[in-house]
Amino acid sequence: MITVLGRRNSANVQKVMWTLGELDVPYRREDVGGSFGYPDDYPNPNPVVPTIVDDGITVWESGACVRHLARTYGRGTLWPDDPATLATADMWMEWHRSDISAAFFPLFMTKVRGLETTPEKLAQLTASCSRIFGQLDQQLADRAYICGDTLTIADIVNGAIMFRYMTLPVERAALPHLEAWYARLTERPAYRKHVMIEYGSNLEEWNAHEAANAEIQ
Ligand SMILES: N[C@@H](CCC(=O)N[C@@H](CS)C(=O)NCC(=O)O)C(=O)O
Repeated sequence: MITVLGRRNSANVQKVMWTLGELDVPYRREDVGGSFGYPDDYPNPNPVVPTIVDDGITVWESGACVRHLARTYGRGTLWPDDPATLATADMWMEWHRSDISAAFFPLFMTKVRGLETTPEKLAQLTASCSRIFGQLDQQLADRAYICGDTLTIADIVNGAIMFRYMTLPVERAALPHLEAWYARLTERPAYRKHVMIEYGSNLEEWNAHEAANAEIQ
């Protein structure tokens, strides 16, 4: 049985939960991080979520968790068999980590979780998201998912923040291929269950949603 340590409203935890949902692998999730705090024996040197424990193997860093689960339980599906497709998936996972995360997370923290900023900085983050997501829009111009016809680990890490990006009250460039891909994701039951989770519009609502999601598997 896989144990996931992490609160349900963390986007990085949602990457792991969505992966498990797609693979239909049994798991148990424990509320850790945020208002739930961290147990003394938390098996991760960083006080961040997620961490997973799979049959004695501990993995932290959300991308590493997704890779571990897909490699172990999703060969030929989330983890492509073809080396070229796998390389493309890996590339878009790294792109997520270095490029879009850096622009999107501060934008989300500012709009919902009370991170202080200036109007200039906010405008800059909003424009960066439109510009950087435009790169993914181009990749999706002639395919249903990032690597082709089927969902892979690249869709998981990037798609996990799309619900928030698409529902946040910010200006977005018209990105038709990205929007069509997002619409496809929203039809997947595991995405609906693990990613499309309400988050509120301010810190108070955010905290209320965090509490309301406690113990939900
Ligand atoms: N690079 C890490 C970042 C993890 C991270 O920053 N997680 C956030 C939640 S999305 C966190 O744990 N924040 C502190 C907390 O919730 O206690 C990963 O991808 O797993």
